Amino acid sequence: MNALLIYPEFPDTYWSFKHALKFLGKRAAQPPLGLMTVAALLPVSWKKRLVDTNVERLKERDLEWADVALLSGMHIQQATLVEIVERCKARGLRTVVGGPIASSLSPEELKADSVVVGEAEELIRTLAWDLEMGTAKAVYQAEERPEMSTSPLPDLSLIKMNRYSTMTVQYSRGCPFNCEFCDIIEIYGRRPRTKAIAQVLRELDQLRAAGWNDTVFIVDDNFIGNKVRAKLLLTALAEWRKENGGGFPLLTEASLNLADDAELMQMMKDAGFVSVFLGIETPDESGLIASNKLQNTHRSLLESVETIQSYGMQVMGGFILGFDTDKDDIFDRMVEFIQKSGIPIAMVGLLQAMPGTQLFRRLWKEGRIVDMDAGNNTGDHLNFLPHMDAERLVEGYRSVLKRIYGCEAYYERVKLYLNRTQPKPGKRTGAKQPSNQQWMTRANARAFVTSILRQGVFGRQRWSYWKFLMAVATKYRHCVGAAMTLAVMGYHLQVITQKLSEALDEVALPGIGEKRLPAEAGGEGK
Ligand code: B12
Ligand code: SF4
Repeated sequence: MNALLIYPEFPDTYWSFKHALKFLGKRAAQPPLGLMTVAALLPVSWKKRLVDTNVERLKERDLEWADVALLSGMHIQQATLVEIVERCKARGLRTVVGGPIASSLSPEELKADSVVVGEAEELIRTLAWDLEMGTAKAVYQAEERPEMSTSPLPDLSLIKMNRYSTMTVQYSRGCPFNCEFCDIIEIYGRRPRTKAIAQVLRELDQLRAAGWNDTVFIVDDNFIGNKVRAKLLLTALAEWRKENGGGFPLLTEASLNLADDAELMQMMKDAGFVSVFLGIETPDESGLIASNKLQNTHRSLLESVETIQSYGMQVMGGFILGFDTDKDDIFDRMVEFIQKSGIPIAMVGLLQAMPGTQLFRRLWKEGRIVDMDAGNNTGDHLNFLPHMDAERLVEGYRSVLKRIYGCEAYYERVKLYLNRTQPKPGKRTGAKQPSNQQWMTRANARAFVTSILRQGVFGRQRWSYWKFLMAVATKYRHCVGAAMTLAVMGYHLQVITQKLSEALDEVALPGIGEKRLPAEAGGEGK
C-alpha cells in the first residue's frame, strides 16, 4: 500500500506565526507530529509519503502515487482539509481523516470515506487491515485512551525538517484540571498519561542524530499534570543536556500552579526550558471561578507569572474575553494586567464553545449556541450568545488587541520580560538567574538582519523599533537573539491585529447573523 499522509494548511492567525517565520527563513512553526506518529504505526511494508501543505504544495503526482490518503487536522483547518478530501475523492482515492478535528466535527462535515475518532495507537492495526482488504468502515472510535508506552518513535524521515522553526516531542497527554471551556480533557482525558523517560530520550536522540540543534516544543497538554513524573523526567533531561553539550532550548505548556513549586521551576531551568505557555484566561477572579479554573484563583496572578519568569523562563499567556461574568471594565483590566505581566506573546481570544465541552453543553441547554464553528479563538467569530452585548464584546476585544499589540506597548512588555529574566550585572540575587536563551543562533541572526530592513527601514513604526534596539544594545546585550526573535514575533502579531481589526468591522454577530446548526445538533438552534 502507498499511504499519502497530508496535513492541511492553517489559516493566517496569531498562532500561524507566518509573518515572523519569513524572517527566520522558515515556512511553519511545527511539523505535524500526529501524522508522523500515525506513519510510524502503519505496517512497515507500506510505503509512506507525508505532505504538509503548510510548507509545500500537494502535487498531482503524489495523488497518483497513493492508494490511500490519510489526513489529520484541528477544527480550524476544516476548510482546507475538506478541500483536500474532495480533491482526493475526485481522483478516486480513499480518504481517512483523524486528529482532534474528528472529535469536534461530525463525519458528514469531514466528507471522508473513513473518520477516526481518538488516538490511533490501538486501533491502527484494524484500520490498516481494513484498508488493505478494501473493507474500511465509515467511523472508527478508539475504545480506550492508550497508554503512552504504545506510542512509537515518530517518523522523522518523512518531514522536511529545515522548513520548521521548532521540532516537537510529546511526553504526556491529558490534564487533571476541569476547566469548563476545555476540549483537551474531553479528547485526551483528565488522567495524565506519560511516556517512559527512555522513550522521550530516544526522541531527543533521534532529533540530535538528524542534525537538529534548535528549539524543541514538549507538546503536552499540561507538562506538570503529574508533577512527580515530570520531576523524574526533568532529572533525566538535565543529565541528557550535560551529555549532549547543552541540549535543545525547550518550551512547553503548563498550568499556573507551576509557580507554587520552586523545585520544579529550578529543575525545568536546569533541563533547558526557556519558555512556558500558561492558560491565565482572565484577571477577573469571578470569571475563573465560574469557568472552574480554580487553580488560578486565590493568588496574585501577576506574582505567579513573575515568579516563573525569575527562573529565566519566558511566559506566554492565553487569555479569554466573553465569560458571562465579564463586565464593561474587563477590557481595561485585561490590558492593564497584560502590560504589567511582562508577557510579550499574550494570546487574547474570544470565548469559544467547542463542541463536546462542558461549556457547549451548558450553553446548548440555555439555548445560546448559534453555530458549531468554534475552531479559532483568536478570530472574529462568536458561536454563542454572550451575556454582554455582542457588539460591545467584539468592539472591546478589538480595542484590547490594538492596545496590547501597539508597538510601544509590545516593546514595553518585551523589555519587562528581559529585565526579569536576565541577571543584573555584578548581582546574583534571589531566584533571579540567567535565562537559557542562547545569545544568538543562526536563525535569530537571520531574523536580526531581515528585521532591520523590514521593521527598521521600511516599517511604519520605525521610531519605536529603533528605540527598542537601542535599549537592547545598551541594557540587554546578553540576550540579543531572544530580543530579535521577539521583535519579529511582534511584527507578526501587529500584522494579524491589523487584519483582524479590519475583519471585525464586518463581523456578523450572533443574533444578527443567520443560525447554522446542522440537523443532528438540533436543526435550527434555539
Ligand atoms: C503543538 C500544538 C499546536 C502547534 C501546531 C502544531 C502542528 N503543526 O500541528 C501550534 C502552537 C502552532 C498550535 C496552534 C493552534 N492550536 Co494547537 N495544539 C498543539 C498540541 C499541544 C499538540 C499537537 C501534537 O503534536 N500532538 C501530538 C500528536 C501525537 O497527537 P495528535 O495530533 O492528537 O495525534 C494522535 C491522534 O489524534 C490520532 N491522529 C492524529 N491524526 C490522525 C490522522 C489519522 C488518519 C488517524 C488514523 C489518526 C490520527 O493519532 C495520533 C496518535 O494517537 C495540541 C494538544 C494535543 N494534545 O495534541 C493542541 C491542539 C491540537 N491545538 C488546538 C487549537 C485549538 C489550536 C489553535 C486553533 C489555537 C487557538 N486556541 O485558537 C491554533 C491553530 C493554529 C493556527 N495557525 O491558527 C486544539 C485543537 C482542538 C480541535 N478540536 O481541533 C488542541 C487539541 C488543544 C486545545 N484544545 O486547545 N497548536
Ligand atoms: S488547565 Fe488547560 S488543559 Fe487543563 S483543563 Fe484547564 S484549560 Fe484544559
